[in-house]
Amino acid sequence: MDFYVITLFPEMFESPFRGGMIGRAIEQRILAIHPHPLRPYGLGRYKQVDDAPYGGGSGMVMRPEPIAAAIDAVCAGHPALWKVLLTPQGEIFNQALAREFAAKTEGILLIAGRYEGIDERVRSMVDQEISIGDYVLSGGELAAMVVIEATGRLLAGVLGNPDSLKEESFAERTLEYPQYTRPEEFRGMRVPEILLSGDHAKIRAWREAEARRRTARRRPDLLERRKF
Ligand code: JBB
Repeated sequence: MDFYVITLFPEMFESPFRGGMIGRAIEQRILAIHPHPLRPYGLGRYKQVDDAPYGGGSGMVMRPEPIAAAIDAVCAGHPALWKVLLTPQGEIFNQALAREFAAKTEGILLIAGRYEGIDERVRSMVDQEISIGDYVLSGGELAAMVVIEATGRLLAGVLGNPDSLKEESFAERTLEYPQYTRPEEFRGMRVPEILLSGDHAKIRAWREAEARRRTARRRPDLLERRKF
């Protein structure tokens, strides 16, 4: 699957994906990331991509023409790309959206903005607007990387053990149960006896109960969301 990214900082997309699961998927050609620099589409001698807001106010706004030209250039060769704008005004990204994105076999074009905002008319040129959460970023690049990571690891052949995907789809609705590995006792804290018992039915029941209890305590919103 191909991820195209329109960005003023294409070099940001190099090292984060070099190692690990996504790096391996790139080597195996399961996934490819194609950063597409915005700067060459800037206007005039200085390749300007931003300007002052109409109506006044502080901060610069991204002009629509360079973004439109970059989208047209990328889409000229790949007309079926799903176009996603990273913006704090978008739908909040979650695992269900990651699964939808992983099914977009034609590929995804991510558009990462900078400055204090983008011209409103850019929104009409994309298929979807996505936010990764309610905090302020300086640009859409890190948000685009989060989308690539969460989506990329769902592609067939990326994960070492597909069983862990099944467990995760349960874990989307509850937090994980508590995990322990060796040693049996660490700084006076013992591993719960039941996990050493070898009684797998009892262990499964204990884990489910712990997961539910923790979710109710820490993330009651996850349990409520199941009703919808
Ligand atoms: C950016 C995080 C866009 O679409 C908007 C908007 C507001 C502030 C900044 C930006 C462009 S940079 S994208 C995601 C930051 O309303």
